[in-house]
Amino acid sequence: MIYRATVGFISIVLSVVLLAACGDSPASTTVSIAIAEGGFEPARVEVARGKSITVRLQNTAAQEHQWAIQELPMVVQGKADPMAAHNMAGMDGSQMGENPPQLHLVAPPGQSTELTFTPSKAGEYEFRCILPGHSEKGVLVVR
Ligand SMILES: [Cu+2]
Repeated sequence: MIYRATVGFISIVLSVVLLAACGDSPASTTVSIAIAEGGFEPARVEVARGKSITVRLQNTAAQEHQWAIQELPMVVQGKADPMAAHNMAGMDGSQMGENPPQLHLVAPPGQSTELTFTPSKAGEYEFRCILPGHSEKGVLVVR
């Protein structure tokens, strides 16, 4: 049985169509990215197009950091959850602004958080911490 749901809620992800099949979910490759005062480590991450990837953000700093990609062609894995590409536990919704990023992780101090998606188009996509006054950045390379 196939559920087909169009992501509403945030207009920028309107084009993402979720095709979530009942039963086993495909295996996902986890990529860990640490963030501290020195920035993202590694700052360059390479993944394969069409393969499920879980980005795990490990915040070893004493303050909150975030990881966001403004726009990335992708398929979101799992259930028909319109927020599946976002993990903003504890986040104040007012931080979203008018043009929210398509991929977004928020990691409180000393904590890890993750999200899973499948990039669908090769390219280089900048990721960065979008907290005001923060400038950490890196690049996600999809091959
Ligand atoms: Cu930051």
